[in-house]
Amino acid sequence: MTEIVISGTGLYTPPQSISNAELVAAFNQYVDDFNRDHAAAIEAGEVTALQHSSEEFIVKASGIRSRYVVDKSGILDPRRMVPRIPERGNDEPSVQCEMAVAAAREAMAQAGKSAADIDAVIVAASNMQRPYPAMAVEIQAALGIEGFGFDMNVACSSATFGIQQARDAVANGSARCVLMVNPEICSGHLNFRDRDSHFIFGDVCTAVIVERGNSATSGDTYRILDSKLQTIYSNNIRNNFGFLNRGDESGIGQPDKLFVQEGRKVFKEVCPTVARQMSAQLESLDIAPTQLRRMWLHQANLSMNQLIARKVLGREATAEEAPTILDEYANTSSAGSVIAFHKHRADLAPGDIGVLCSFGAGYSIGSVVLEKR
Ligand code: CO8
Repeated sequence: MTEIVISGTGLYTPPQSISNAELVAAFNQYVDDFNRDHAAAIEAGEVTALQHSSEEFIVKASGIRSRYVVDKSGILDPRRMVPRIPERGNDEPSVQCEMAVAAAREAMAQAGKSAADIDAVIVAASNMQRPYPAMAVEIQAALGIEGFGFDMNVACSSATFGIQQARDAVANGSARCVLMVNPEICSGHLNFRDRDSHFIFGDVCTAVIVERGNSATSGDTYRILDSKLQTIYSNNIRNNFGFLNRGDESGIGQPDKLFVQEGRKVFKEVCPTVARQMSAQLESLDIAPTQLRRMWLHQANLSMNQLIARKVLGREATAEEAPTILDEYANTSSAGSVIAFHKHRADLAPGDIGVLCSFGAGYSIGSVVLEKR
């Protein structure tokens, strides 16, 4: 089979960051205001009093310490708790396009590619800011790329699924070189008034260049040895937002029109399935766990990653073997494993093997085995 490689990655990090302390202070102010305003109803047993969030819980349950966001002030305003993102005119670049162009430029520079070298753009992300025209087509135009572009969504696994689409396109000749981008504005669909999930997500954009090995000129390329995708239907992570909502006014404003999940069930059901997929994939490639130099895992929860790495390796993974970026970035959905790959690969030597692996809503699992060239 033709050798297909990843030859560049890019990362756009929004300039504003929110610490757990800042997020919890805003949330607790919202709780105090709510409980005061509903004191009589709470006293009468008609309304349930809200409970404070806590920094200690967040770090212990998730490993998250901060998150980058496109707008901090709107999220931290206890009367609002939604990012302020003014609507733009149709003749202005959209927010996701701006983020994607910044990440794409870094990936293209790393790969030594100009717009003329690329002929397909895939936007793979949990949520698009509009249904059409596809974000990918706008990004393609902004970068001056000729060819085609399309959007795809497999929630947190969008990037690994996108890498496989890019690999297939290059392998079958429908594209020479593909730009795959993951503009994730998770703060747009997170309920910052929900104690169970207000701390989980952050905003970011990553980009990946996929091309044939024989056209790659970068000194830092990774052979795609294999990619494996799996989806298993589950309602345990769900977002019911959509244009059909306007057909039933009773649902407008309901919490399930934003991100909702059964976190415990997700943890229990997803970890063993991910570990089984990675182990079976490595076995099919005759790669022993001892040969695995790195796991760039989806960044949702530190304990989840430690458990998955332990199941695959048969022992505790070191911080070097399974690097963590969720402490600083939180869960950035599809971008998390790509951020880990972008930031933690400089020390790899030719022949070193790693797995880029994502998992999330669907359920969806994608694992891409890479070898440093
Ligand atoms: N502060 C203090 N206490 C809290 C808080 C809080 N903020 N939140 C909950 N508690 C309390 C609970 O009330 C509970 O109390 P009690 O024991 O008295 O009932 C206790 O703490 C324990 O609560 P949980 O059981 O919920 O806590 P967990 O230890 O399970 O941790 C986690 C919660 C962190 C959510 C954990 O379950 C987890 O990380 N699970 C995996 C989640 C995951 O990987 N999800 C994938 C989502 S990503 C995806 O695919 C969607 C992509 C779409 C992007 C959407 C962007 C918005």
